[in-house]
Amino acid sequence: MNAQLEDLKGTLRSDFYWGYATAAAQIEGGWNADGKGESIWDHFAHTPGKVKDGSTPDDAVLSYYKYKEDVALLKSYGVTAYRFSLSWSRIIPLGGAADPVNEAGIAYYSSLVDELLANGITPFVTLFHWDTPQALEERYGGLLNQEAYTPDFVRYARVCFERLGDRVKHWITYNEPGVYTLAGYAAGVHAPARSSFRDRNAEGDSSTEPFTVGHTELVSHGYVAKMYREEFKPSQKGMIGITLHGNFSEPWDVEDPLDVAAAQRALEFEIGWFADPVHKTGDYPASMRAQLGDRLPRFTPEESALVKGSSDFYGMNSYTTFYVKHKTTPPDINDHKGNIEQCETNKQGVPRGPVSDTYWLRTCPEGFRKLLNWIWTRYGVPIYITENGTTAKGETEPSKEVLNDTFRVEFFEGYVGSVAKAVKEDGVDIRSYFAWTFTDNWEWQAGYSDRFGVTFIDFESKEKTRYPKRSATVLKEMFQKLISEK
Ligand code: GBH
Repeated sequence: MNAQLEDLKGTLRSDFYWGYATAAAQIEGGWNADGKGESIWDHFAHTPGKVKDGSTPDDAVLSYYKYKEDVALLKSYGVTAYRFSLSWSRIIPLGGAADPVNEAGIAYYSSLVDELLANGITPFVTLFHWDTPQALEERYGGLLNQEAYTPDFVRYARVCFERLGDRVKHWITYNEPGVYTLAGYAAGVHAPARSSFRDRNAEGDSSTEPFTVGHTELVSHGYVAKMYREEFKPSQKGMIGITLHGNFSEPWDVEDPLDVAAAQRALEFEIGWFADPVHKTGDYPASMRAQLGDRLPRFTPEESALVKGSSDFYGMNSYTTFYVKHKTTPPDINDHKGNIEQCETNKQGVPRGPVSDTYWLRTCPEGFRKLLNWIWTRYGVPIYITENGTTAKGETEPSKEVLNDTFRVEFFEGYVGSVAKAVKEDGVDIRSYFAWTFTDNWEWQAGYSDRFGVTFIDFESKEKTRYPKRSATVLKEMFQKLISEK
C-alpha cells in the first residue's frame, strides 16, 4: 500500500460497503438452463457477426453453477458487499406481467442471497443490467413501447421484492440507462442492435429512439421506486435507486469559455439526461432541450412528480475522463453528446492518462475526484459508487507476470485514493465502492477479449478456472486501512 493511502487511514465511514460488481449476462452461463428464457443479449450473441470474437455468453464464467465457490472466493477477498444483477428472463422466461414465474430461477437467486448472507456479505441487487427478455422485444418492441413495457417491468420488480426482499435491502432498478439506450439504439453496437446506420442495423432511428427508450427507463424506474416505497419498504426497510454512468469531461482549453461550456454541456448530456430528472428538477437539462427540441420526450406532470426524488441515493458508475472541445458546426441529427469533440489530449498536449486494453478507457484518478465533486455539488445525495475498474494490456494467460497486475493495482490506488480524498478533503458523502469486476467475464460485444477482473479466468478450461490477481489482495488491504473501525 502506498504512502499516500497510508495518510488517509480511517477516512471512510465504518459502515462503508466495499466489494465487487457483476452482471448476470456477463457471468452466469446456463443461458437456457432450468427454464431460463432468451434475453436480447442471447439473441444478439447468437446472431453471426455481432460479437467481436464471435463468442456467446452461453457458458460465460459458469457462476450459475459455481456460486458457492465464488462466494467463498469473495469472502477470501475480504469484501463486505457484492453487487450482482438478476436475469429477468431467468425469473420470468417470457417477461410479461401475465407470464409465469420460473421457480428454478427464483431458487437460484434465493440460494445466492442466502450464501452471501451466511458469509457476512451484503447483497446489492440490480434488476436490469441490459438483458431484456427477447419475448418482449418481439411482442411489442421492448423499451420503445413505454405503455406496454412499464407494467411488465413493474410486475417483474414486484416478484423480486416479494421473493427476495425479506433478505435484500439494497435495490437498483436500472444499470446505466444511458448506455443501454445509446449503445443499443444510437450506435447500434449493443442489443437490441438498432440505429440509423443501415450498414450495421436493419432498423432503427438514432435521432429519436435513444431518447424514447431513455424516457421509458426513467418513468418505469419511477413506478417501481414508488411501488417499493409504498408496498415493501415499510416492512422490508430497504433502499432503492438507479445507477447512472458517466465519464468526467475536462475542457480541452481551460482558457476558452467555449470549451468550458462544452465540457459542462457534455456532462449534462451524459449524466444530467438521467440525473436531473431523478435528483434535481424532474425534467431534462435545458441544454438538451435546446439542441434536441421535440426529439426529446416531455414529462407529463404526473411522470415528472414520479421521477423527481425517486432514487434514495446517487448510484455512480465511472471509469475515465475525456478532454472536451467545442465544435463550430451545427449539431448533427445523430449527435447525443452536446455537439462536442472528445479529445485524447488537452491543448498543452497532456494525454488523459495511461492506456488500458480498452480503447475508451484510460486511468484518470484526478478526473474521478472532480466528477465526485461535480455530482455532489449538483445533486447533494449520498453517492454509492457501484462500478469502477480497468483492463490491462497483455492479460492472455494466467502466468506469474499477468497475475501480478501492477497496472490494475495502480489504477485502484489512484481511484480509491480519490474516493478517500473526496471524503476527507472535499466533504463528499460517499457510502460504497464496488470495483468492476470480480472475475474476467463476457464483455458484451467485445466478447472475452477485454479482461476487467481481479480474478483471471481460463476461458479455455471446461471449469473456467479462477486465478486471483494481485489487485484482489491490494484492494482488500486498502479498504482494511481506509474504513474506520466501528
Ligand atoms: C460498464 O459500462 C457496464 O456496466 C459493465 O457491464 C461493463 O462490463 C463495464 O462498464 C466495462 O465496460 O462503442 O458506443 O458502445 C461502462 C460504460 C459503455 C463505456 C459502453 C464504453 C462503449 C462505447 N461503457 N461504452 S460504444
